[in-house]
Amino acid sequence: MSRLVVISNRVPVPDKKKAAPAGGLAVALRAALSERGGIWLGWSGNSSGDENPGDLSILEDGNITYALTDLTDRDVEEYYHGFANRVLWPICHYRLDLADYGRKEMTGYFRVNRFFAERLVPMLKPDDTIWVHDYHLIPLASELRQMGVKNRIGFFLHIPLPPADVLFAMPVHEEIIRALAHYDLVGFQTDHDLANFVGALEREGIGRSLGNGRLASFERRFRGGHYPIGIETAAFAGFAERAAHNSMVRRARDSMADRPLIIGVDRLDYSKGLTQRIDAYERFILENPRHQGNVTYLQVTPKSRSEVPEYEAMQRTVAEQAGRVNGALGTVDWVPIRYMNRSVARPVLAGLYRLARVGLVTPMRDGMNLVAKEYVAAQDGENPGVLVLSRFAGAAREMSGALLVNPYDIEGTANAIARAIDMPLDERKARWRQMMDHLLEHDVTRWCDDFLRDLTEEEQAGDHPEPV
Ligand code: ADQ
Repeated sequence: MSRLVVISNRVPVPDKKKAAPAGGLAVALRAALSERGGIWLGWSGNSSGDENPGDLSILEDGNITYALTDLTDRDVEEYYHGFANRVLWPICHYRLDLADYGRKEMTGYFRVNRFFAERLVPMLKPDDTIWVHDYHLIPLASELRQMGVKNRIGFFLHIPLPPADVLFAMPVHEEIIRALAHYDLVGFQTDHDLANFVGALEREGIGRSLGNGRLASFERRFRGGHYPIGIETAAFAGFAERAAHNSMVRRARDSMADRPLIIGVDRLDYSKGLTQRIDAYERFILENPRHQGNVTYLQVTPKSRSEVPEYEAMQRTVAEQAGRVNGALGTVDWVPIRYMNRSVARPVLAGLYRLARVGLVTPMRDGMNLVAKEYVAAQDGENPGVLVLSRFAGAAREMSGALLVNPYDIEGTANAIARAIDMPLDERKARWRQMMDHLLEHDVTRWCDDFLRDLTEEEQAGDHPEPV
């Protein structure tokens, strides 16, 4: 088994001082790395100001080497806040109106990818398998190839890949597609994302499908597939069962006194549909007065990317909106929306999900959405809650027991909330069982194994994708 090298923008370095367990992706990739031995390289999250970032900081943990690099202020601004988060993120989430395209940022993005490649090359061995993650690092393989790297390189896109008409609004779309063609395997979350990619290749005659997941573009042959990411289902269900003893979870439960709780858990991001969700909840309360003073909606939302202006503005908008609904509908002894801007440890989060009769997961667009899966995994099978899920989350392709909603349709979402709150126990159990069986079988370890199997299998078949 060849050594594994993982590259992602940020690296979840194990923190021995923190008792809280890491998220599912970190758990699965660490397991794959420790099985094969390997390296995980990425940005430290720190800036070196105007200075050259200096040496990598290296941390050894068993047979895994974590390698972190600082970036200059300019790199962070152009590569991370600029092209990654103000061009690729909005475009891939269908928000052409928010994309702020600048040549300086695009150049910075490619420059930083070259810099990552330069840092990686001296650490590589000829038979290492390389796995690159997400939209920050699309050009990494083409940079590595230019430096003579012949290793097997796979790429997984965690966010959606939009259809050609949306993707082509980005002036450098051809460079981005060309960069993807330098991988041996390009993985997407869903069959829709893969189909969008193939559609984009074929639209302008810049590539085509050769059948069976094989693709050709820019004179290269490579493969595309869909690999829906999962969570650490069994472990997460265990957290939820044990969380009843946690003091924060107990306080939340006591404060509800058997009244129904609705939960939403999302990073503060415009793709997550928070303002539409609050509108739908308000509509639900107004149309179901018997739930006034009865149902509570808890929204747990850590701030994110505050340096990007759209995110800063959104923080204000969502807080004001929650405040307005609380002001208009609240009473002396009832707050309709509890809004928390902070992260909570995973076991506590699992306990909160388990308390909630409804999991409200209504992104306008989402690659997968792990919250939907965590909510289901955390439920008590004897008295499970109901998942209300946006049809525009990748998770909707798998979560067949959810009530699917169109988050643009405020009335429809309000009706689904009402249906979820009133759903009889038998129906809740049947819907939950279906989803839980799926999640147990398709957990994050399976996702990781499936991707790596396809990435390395080709090697055995001696079918090295090469220029055609
Ligand atoms: P994200 O956009 O970050 O991920 P998501 O899949 O929902 O979205 O994952 C968020 C993670 O953060 C979950 O594990 C959740 O528990 C955690 N989290 C959120 N709020 C939290 C809070 N207040 N406290 C603690 N933890 C919190 C991107 C893509 C997704 C894709 C994932 C994985 O945008 O579509 O599912 O990558 O591929």
